[in-house]
Amino acid sequence: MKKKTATGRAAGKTWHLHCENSKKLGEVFAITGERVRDALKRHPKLKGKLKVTLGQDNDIYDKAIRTADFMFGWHFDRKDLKRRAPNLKMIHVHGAGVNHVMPLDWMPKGCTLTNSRGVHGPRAAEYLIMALLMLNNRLPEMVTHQRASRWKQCYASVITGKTLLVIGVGQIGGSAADWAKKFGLTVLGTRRTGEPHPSVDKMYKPKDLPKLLPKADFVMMCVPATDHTKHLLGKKEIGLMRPGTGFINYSRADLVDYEALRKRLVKGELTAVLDVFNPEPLPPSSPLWKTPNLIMTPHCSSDDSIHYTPRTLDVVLSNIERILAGKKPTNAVDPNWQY
Ligand code: OXD
Repeated sequence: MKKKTATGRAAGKTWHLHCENSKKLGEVFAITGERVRDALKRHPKLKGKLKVTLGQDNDIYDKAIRTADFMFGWHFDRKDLKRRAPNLKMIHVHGAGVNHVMPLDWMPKGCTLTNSRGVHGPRAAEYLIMALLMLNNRLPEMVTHQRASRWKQCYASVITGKTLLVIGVGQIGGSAADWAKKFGLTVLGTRRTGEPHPSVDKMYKPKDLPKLLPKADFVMMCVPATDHTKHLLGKKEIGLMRPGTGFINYSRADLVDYEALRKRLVKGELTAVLDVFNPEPLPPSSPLWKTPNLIMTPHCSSDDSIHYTPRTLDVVLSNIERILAGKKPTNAVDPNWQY
């Protein structure tokens, strides 16, 4: 009799990973043959054990998922997956935010959903620090004056000693906090558990936001979008930021009441750097395009153009190795907290 593996299949069997690409996501997220081959070289334990199929926009999806043990993608057809993909043990979502696949009622039994948290860290922190320095140097105001051909000097003072509030100190918020400490900022943070972080001077829980918002010179949104966090910064909370506060939203637009924010930007009370919008792409009719004191980047803050997909492939392949060794995968999404 053939020896069985931890997952109950015969040893020597070839496992199947299906990677589903979406053309509209572009190069950065492309799971190409070359990227897969390079990643497999970094995971020699899988040599000869893994068959990898590459699909795009459903071209081979139906057939591939019939035998797939693992799947990796961002947009994929979730209809009737329990029946269509009976072997799936892990689906890896090519991003940190998984709000677009919630609720998880479509997940086949025994299958774990994993995400790319931790992959963005270094690039995300660079962007966030750039945004902080832009806000401190009053770039949003200067760009507003530039658009109006107006010579107006906006003097700024050093950032050292100012206060940053990081809402959602996870991997990304934590990396930004590490940098902020290097610049001599006081860092306040919130996280669901209230658990301390070495670069956060004082950690709070989300319920403490009303008392924290008026204390900050800069507010940085790093929270995942879930049913629990929609409009975490609503009109009331936006109103609590004191005049002169610089605001960054790096996570998802649904976390913030953008209309309330826009009104304060128009009045010149706040400045902001926003990377996320609803919908995306943001239509030309959105008033945000012409809002003063605002710098917008089109959701490209964190996905490293060279390293993002290779690093994510490393997470996927390491998790396949773990599952084959009878261990739980890392980066599992908690269905209750939705991240
Ligand atoms: C993500 C993102 O979810 O880049 O990873 O928005």
